[in-house]
Amino acid sequence: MLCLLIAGMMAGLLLAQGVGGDLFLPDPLVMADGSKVGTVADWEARRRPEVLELFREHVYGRAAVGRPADLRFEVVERSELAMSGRATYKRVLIRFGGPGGEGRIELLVFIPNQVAGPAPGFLLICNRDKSNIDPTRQTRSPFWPAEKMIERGYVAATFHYADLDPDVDDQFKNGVHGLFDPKESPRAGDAWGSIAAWAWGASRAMDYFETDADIDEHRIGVVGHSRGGKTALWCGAEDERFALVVSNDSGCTGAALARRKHGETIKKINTGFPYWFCGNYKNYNDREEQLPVDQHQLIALMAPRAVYVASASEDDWADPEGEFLSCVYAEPVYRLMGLTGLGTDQMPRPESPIHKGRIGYHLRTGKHNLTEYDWGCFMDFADRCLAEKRP
Ligand code: GTR
Repeated sequence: MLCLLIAGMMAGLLLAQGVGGDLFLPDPLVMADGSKVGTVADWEARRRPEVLELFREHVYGRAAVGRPADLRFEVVERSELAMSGRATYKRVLIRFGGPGGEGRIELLVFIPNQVAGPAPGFLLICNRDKSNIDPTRQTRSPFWPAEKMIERGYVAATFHYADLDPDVDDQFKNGVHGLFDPKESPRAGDAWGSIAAWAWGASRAMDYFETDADIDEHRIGVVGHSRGGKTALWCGAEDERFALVVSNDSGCTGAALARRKHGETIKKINTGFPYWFCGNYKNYNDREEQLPVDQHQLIALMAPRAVYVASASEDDWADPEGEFLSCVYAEPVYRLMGLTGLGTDQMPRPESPIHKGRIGYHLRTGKHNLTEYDWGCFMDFADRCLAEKRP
């Protein structure tokens, strides 16, 4: 064991001890060339960009475009009398064009009327049926309890992910891939997949928030469930404007450590959903140890910002323990910054949220789902983390 440990440390690996046995994980504070990251300046100038590039190159792919030059916003509906006068509703069309044509995102926004000045809030990347985000509020789904957010002084904003890219294997013909991708064949191994496309959409919503005086763009949390949770994490890694990143039951290639190979594995997800990731990710089917990153490093890319991971007790496919351990092993980066991350390595019991530092976690009793209980925890955590105004 000692020899293994020494060999592992020499290869820039960290011995992760936790639920379900020991693992060697890439050390978030060791550069690919083996040099140690000893200061915040080192992290920011060298290691963070390196890790982000590794995730682009090997996992989610590189976006073909950033903010399009012709991006524009149209508020096509507005009412100050939404939710019995408690909220102002805005329906915003975010429009853009590329070589392959025109695209648009329909952003739905409710702003709490009782908040004087710009309000903090949550942006949900909706990956369920649109009835879950009904702007008329005739249908109210626990998946997006907008009234509860308004009550607690938060903006409730959302868009449907299919506005960016359909969730089917269409060989990247439709959505923003069709608009912006270079017409090259074969497609580059590091070209963006659907998750990166959906994350790109959340960044365009942030572009809008920056223009709306009723919204405090410095205090926005991006939230997603399951494939939407993977998307929220990737969005938070790529776009540091989000002050809080929330992953609900994101599992494989979300918050869960790949090297645990518990529940859904890289091979399984690449087989079921090959278009979610870049082509290069297929190289790691059954080869988790060769992947130059693991998902705790994705969590660490949020530092010093706040990040929240939620799991469900009956969601073995998403590996709750693996999601928890990612939070534990992201901690060294927060510590380097003089901050508390999760602040514990003890997996909590259900319904016992950990809200000690900048990384929050809870385990909810029940199945794979996004519920009002989860949202309640996100808001409790945000009450602490988004309370102070960021510059
Ligand atoms: C599953 C998939 C998971 C998760 C889930 C969802 O079928 O294997 O990775 O993303 O879908 O998005 O509901």
